[in-house]
Amino acid sequence: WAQDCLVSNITVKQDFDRMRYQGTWYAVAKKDPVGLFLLDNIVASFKVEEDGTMTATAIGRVIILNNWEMCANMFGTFEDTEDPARFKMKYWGAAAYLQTGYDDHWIIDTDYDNYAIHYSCRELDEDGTCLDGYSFIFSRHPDGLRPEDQKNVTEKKQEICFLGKYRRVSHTGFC
Ligand code: ODT
Repeated sequence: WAQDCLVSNITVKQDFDRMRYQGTWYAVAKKDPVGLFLLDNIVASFKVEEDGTMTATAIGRVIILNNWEMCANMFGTFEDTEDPARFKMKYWGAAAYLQTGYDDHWIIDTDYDNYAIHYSCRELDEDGTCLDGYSFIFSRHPDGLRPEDQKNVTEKKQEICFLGKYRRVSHTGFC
């Protein structure tokens, strides 16, 4: 098996259960897209609404308008697709000067209680690989991943062809 890095070959969490995914997730690592937005102190909280729609809020430190550092309050709603782990995320900020967008939002893997690997390819290259994408590694624990989850997370980073492209996301209490 030779890794081809085709986005269409990326596998996601089987039978993703949005109910179990609810609650707080701390970003521990991030692969940035072009024009990165959320810098660090990133915490996301997922919820399933009464009609079954998955929604989320997120906070994180951002720098806007050249040099203004602040905590962004972000909101997202997730549109279902035929695959329960692949969503389209519509997102916007509490203030008009924050980013808005419409991104793929795939749950590559999670055990619901400890770790999650998120993936979004914003732009496909002509050869079917990802030209511009981002990914978050999330933990239920503010102080990071458990040692026993690290090997699996590293394998998944490789499967989505982002291994070596992540940076650590610090939690300093800024937000
Ligand atoms: O930070 C970047 O460089 C790109 C990501 C911007 C999207 C932020 C949108 C947050 C909307 C609220 C949603 C929360 C859940 C997010 C989980 C993972 C990825 C955004």
